[in-house]
Amino acid sequence: MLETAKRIAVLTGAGISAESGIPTFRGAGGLWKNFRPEELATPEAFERDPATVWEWYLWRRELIAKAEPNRGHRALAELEERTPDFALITQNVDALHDRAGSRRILKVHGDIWTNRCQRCARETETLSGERPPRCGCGGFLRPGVVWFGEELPRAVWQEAERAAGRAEVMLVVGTSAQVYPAAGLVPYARQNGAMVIEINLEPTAVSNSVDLHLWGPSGEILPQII
Ligand code: BV8
Ligand code: ZN
Repeated sequence: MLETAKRIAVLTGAGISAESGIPTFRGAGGLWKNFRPEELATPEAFERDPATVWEWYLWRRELIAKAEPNRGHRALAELEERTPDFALITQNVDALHDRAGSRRILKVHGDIWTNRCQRCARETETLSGERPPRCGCGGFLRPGVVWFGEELPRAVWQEAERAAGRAEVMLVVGTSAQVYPAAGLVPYARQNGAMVIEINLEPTAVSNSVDLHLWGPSGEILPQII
């Protein structure tokens, strides 16, 4: 199927970056271990305590800066080279897919490396010394990620839905498939005729709506597929 497929969509989650040393969200050593996601990855948390939320993202940026893409990320970049119509839909904000050479990346939960003003929405690189830094307009800067309760970037989401709806094969890699609407892309692809292959260490919330499971670390399985 993968060899002959012209249209492939891949959905990745934190699990694909685990072998790069970045803790997943809900696993044992997960990023959320000291906090519940709703405590920090929400606009309300940022309103209530912008410094703590900003510090948490700084900590994650340092973690990610030290990490390298792993063989799983690189295998997906290789698969993209060989596939006429390919979409890499990622829930990850770590930009490791970019560093591995992927190009057709749809970041449905944004990118931790961008800073966006909470007030005027302008994106900026320059950071003042304050925590969180301020935009020229006086508003606080926040990481360019999608928080719980926030809408996904519309154009990116529409492109992700389109890719999932027309894929002949969908790979679902390293996601617990608990976060919506991203997780909904899996049954959506299947209902539209895709053969869905899940690559994970353990069953997930979508495991009963996939065609094939490949159990194991994505950093080993994806290179084997390639
Ligand atoms: C929205 C960015 C509305 C920030 C993130 C009740 C029911 C259903 C839905 C909801 C509900 N209440 C609220 C909702 C909606 C909510 C939601 O889905 N909540 C969930 C928790 C129930 N969704 C939202 O709020 C979304 N927005 O709905 O807006 C709206 C609409 C219109 C207008 C206005 C508003 C926004 C969701 C985005 C939230 N942002 N992240 C940040 O990163 O700080 S979510 C966060 O979870 C990350 O993005 C992460 O990617 C994502 C999913 O987690 P996973 O990637 O799956 O990671 P996890 O740790 O869970 O799993 C890792 C997996 O890897 C495991 O399965 C593990 O076995 C596997 N693994 C580990 N190692 C390996 C491996 N696999 C292979 N190899 C390995 N080596
Ligand atoms: Zn501003």
